[in-house]
Amino acid sequence: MSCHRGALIVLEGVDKAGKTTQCKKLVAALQHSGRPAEVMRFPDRTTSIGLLINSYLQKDRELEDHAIHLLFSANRWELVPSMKKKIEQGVTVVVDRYAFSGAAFTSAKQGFCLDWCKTPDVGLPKPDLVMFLKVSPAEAALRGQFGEERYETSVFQKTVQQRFEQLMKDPSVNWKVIDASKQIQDVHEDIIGHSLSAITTAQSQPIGELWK
Ligand code: Z5A
Repeated sequence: MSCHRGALIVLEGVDKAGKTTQCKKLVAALQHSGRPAEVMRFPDRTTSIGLLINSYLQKDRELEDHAIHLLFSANRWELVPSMKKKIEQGVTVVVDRYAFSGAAFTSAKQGFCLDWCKTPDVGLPKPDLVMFLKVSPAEAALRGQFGEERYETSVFQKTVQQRFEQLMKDPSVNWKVIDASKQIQDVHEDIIGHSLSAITTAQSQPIGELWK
């Protein structure tokens, strides 16, 4: 077991920004270089809460907007013990979407403010690095048709992008904006550079608490 903790690294961005592709490449590169690393993703659709979220996203079930927001947050909280255990054991955890997606997506709906949307996630393990994969919603749409899932419309995605921009003004979070319109390998090289430096910095710091 490593004597240093691992880092918590999050990839965020609008639909089709390349988050899943880049999370997989980052974990593979870290493992290849001898650094323990694992991927987690939110929503994690495999738990009982995740199954409910999945049925909502697939439009098989209607849920009140506040209720689904709290379920997305509960899905993160239920996985905190395993996330912390991995990090404490020296594993770098690379997360595909986190609380920032939670706040950005719900606050893009009518009648929701960003502060209310952030509240249920206050105190989650704080990422050592959050990379926002920046690509215009129009460009992202060219990477594949929007599917059948909820939220997959270009008008909604534009509002989500604006909410992410508001979240990125918070200096308490270590945000890095990545130009995700480049080739997959070029994006990966930017991501690996920031990640290696976050892993080194995290080794000497305790795990923080988000938005506290
Ligand atoms: N949601 C929420 O409301 N509240 C929350 O708290 C959370 C989430 C956590 C499902 O999320 C929905 O839940 C999501 C937000 C909401 N709704 N929307 N929209 P999800 O993570 O399960 O979403 P997803 O549909 O699985 O992922 P994604 O965002 O659509 O895609 P991605 O991971 O960013 O992209 P990708 O799968 O890596 O790549 C997409 C395609 O682009 C693929 O064909 C790649 O080969 C291609 N690609 C990737 N990179 C490039 C580059 N650089 N150039 C060209 N082509 C590329």
